[in-house]
Amino acid sequence: MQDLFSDLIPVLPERETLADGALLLRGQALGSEKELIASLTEITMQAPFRHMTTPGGFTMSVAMNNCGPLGWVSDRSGYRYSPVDPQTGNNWPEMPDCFLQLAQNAAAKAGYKNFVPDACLINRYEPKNKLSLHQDKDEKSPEHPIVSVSLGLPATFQFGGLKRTDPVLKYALHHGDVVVWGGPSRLYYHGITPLKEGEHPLLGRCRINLTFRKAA
Ligand code: MD6
Ligand code: FE
Repeated sequence: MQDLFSDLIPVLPERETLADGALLLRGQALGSEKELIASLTEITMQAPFRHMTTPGGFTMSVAMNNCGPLGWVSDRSGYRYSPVDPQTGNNWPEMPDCFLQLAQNAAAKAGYKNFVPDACLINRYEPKNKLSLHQDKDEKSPEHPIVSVSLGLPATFQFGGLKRTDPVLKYALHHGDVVVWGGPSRLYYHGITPLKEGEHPLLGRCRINLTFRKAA
């Protein structure tokens, strides 16, 4: 059977180069999915997901949270990294070991040897939520890559170039996929198209994205 149909079954490559410096590792997080989700639950008990305000005064549809020494925050005064959660007045929850291990292993596979993230931004999407094209440029160490982990419902990732108007390619990101992103494409525009309706067996009606950064 396998032989008869093998040419008809789409096989996703295990590694896919998205651009110079950007690599998609399919299923890289599957080995630790249970631990990752248990840690997420603990983090959420210490720091709740919230909808941040953009400097322009809009409320973001994607709910956000952070763990690690620094967290990404947005409000009317701008975007920045802060050691303190403005909502609780406490430091952000610690970065769990399983998060750090996954981020470092993925970075090493992509050739980024000494990646020590000090920030993990946690995004939660519900169906219809999107993230408009943007650059990740609030980090002080852009020589370090970003490691992005997708969990839950699938999403369409848009990936462009250094200019907002550059043409974009689209990639489906599934539960367990990891994108490592740095070097020449570190500042490329990217975004997430509106999430499709669905139900994930472990996470329900949402997609969680972890992005690990060296912010300081
Ligand atoms: C997301 N990700 O996948 C949003 N940024 O939900 C990002 O904005 C992102 O995936 C930098 C590098 C990789 C990413
Ligand atoms: Fe981003």
